[in-house]
Amino acid sequence: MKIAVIGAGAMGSLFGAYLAGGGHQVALVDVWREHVEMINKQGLRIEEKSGEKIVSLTAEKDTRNLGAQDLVIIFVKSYNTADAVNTARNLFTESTVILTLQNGLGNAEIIADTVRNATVLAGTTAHGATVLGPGYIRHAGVGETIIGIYKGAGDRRVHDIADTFTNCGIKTRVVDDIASQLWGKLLINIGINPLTALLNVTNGRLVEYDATCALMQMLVSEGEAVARAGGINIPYADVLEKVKQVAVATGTNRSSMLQDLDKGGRTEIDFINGAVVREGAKLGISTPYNEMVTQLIKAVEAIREFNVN
Ligand code: KPL
Repeated sequence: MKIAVIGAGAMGSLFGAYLAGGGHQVALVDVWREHVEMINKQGLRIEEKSGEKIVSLTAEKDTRNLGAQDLVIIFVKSYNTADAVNTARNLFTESTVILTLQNGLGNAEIIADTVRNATVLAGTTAHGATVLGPGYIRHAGVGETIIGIYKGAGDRRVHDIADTFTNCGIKTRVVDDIASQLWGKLLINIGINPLTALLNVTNGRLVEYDATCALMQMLVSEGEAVARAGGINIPYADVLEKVKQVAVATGTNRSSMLQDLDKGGRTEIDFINGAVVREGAKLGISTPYNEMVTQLIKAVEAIREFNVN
């Protein structure tokens, strides 16, 4: 299969490396010049629990040198989705499948609106990975990947892609109701990401204190109310319990939002807690705690930017 991965951060690089390792023709695309150069020079270096390995694969700064692809996986930050897909138009034919495995809500909609007639799949992954330096990542945790059809006639292809991933070492399952999974992941992210970012703590610390558990509960119960009002079938019996389990299971992780702030960069808050606020407003459900953390994260982003300039 010819596969392009747009956005070669930790997760994009990890998926690209596993698929290349399984014999597919993979190109990673990322604007980070040092990362691209290092991957082309020495391969992608991956620190696994079992030791280090180096996987050879191609990396590009843009899609100019690439032709039509069978599968394009979008892993860019949510606020870059429209731009990334727009500038990758040369990769798409009528038979190309586009899969988003990004954090947050709204990415599949943006892709489907940008590339009309495309088959768009969406999904979530519970793998954990961190960038350690240019051309160098840590595969911190193994987890399940779940994909489903967002739009288009992808019935057979979604199963082919899941089988391809599984055969390459990325255990993947297909579901009919992908919105349910996307919301499930969103509820985890709204409870963990802004709090770890604001308090500058790893995920596991959130379950250690009554005060942080209370904050998680406020954020998550608002999200749950919005999801239920929108007719979403939430995939967990006890949402707060699930969020706490994930915080423990990924205890030593610095959440993606904390990592974004560490880098002095923009976060995906608008697509995480901000998305809950927007959906809540549409459905008449008030979400004051999610609104507050959204504004707090934006304030931190603004202050960091101010200090840098
Ligand atoms: O998805 C994550 C993230 O950091 O974005 C969690 C599940 C919170 C793991 O760190």
